[in-house]
Amino acid sequence: RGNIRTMTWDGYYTNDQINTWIDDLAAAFPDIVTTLVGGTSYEGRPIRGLRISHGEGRRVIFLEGGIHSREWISPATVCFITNELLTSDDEETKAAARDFDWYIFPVTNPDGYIWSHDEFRMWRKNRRPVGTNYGIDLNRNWNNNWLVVGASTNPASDTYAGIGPFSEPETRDLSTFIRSIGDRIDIYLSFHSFSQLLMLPFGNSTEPAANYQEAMNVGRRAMGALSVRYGTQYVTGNIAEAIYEATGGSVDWVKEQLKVPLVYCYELRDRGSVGFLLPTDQILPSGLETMDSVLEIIHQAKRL
Ligand code: ING
Ligand code: ZN
Repeated sequence: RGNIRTMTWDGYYTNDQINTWIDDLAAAFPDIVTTLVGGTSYEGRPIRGLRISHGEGRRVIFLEGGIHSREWISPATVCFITNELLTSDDEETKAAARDFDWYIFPVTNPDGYIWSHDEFRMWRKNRRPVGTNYGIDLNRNWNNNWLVVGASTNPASDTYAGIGPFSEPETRDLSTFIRSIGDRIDIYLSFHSFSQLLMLPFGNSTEPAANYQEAMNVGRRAMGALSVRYGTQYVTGNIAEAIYEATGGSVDWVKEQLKVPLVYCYELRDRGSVGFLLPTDQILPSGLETMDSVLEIIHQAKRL
């Protein structure tokens, strides 16, 4: 089984380690794992991912991690879920792996993730130079209500939206990739930290979206499931009501442009006492409880 046992959830992994692990998975599970490239970063790195598929043509669950580089629990959780899908003995988990085509990208902002590991822990954006500044917020750069609210025109800002929608290779390439499988996607999950929220589109207004009530009900049930294991409390709501008004995020584009039925954005642990610097001993519990909630979303989606 190659090196897959080296991911032991007691530390945060680097971009290189995650990419090596993806290759190990493809070698260990050649019949069901295919490696993917979702695009190329500004600095020229591949945005690597994998597909778990027990047979072409199933409905798709898409997992997007690490669009903000300092939110290290996001890639870790996406990797944990991936590992569960491939190695768990739990029947519900095995069924989830079998019943869907999973498209998984743990690190969608590799340049930023490397910068956060090597140079500046609190880095959020990509690494495009802009005058004397650096970086576009990749969760303000998607082509849906771009720059309408909660985004900045100042390149020094952490929420700088770029010179136009999809100005960045990361968002442009990834959106093209997502669109290519768009009509097969049932569930799209984006992982951020922190605040312990489960958010649904949209970010421009607290006005309820098309299937708001349905998505809220599924989301609340999922957060109920998440709380069972350790009592961790999450709040469910649309982006604008749960956290703040902000546009140009991936989930709004996926919901509005591709009409994906269930689209959620997690704000993982914690509620702010350590924030982005979540201790490594929380990777495993956070992964386990988040997996519980993903299984509940699937369970609820099957009943819709
Ligand atoms: N939070 C998200 C952010 O990009 C968000 C919240 C999600 C806004 C989706 C808009 C759309 O600001 C974090 N922690 O990054
Ligand atoms: Zn984020």
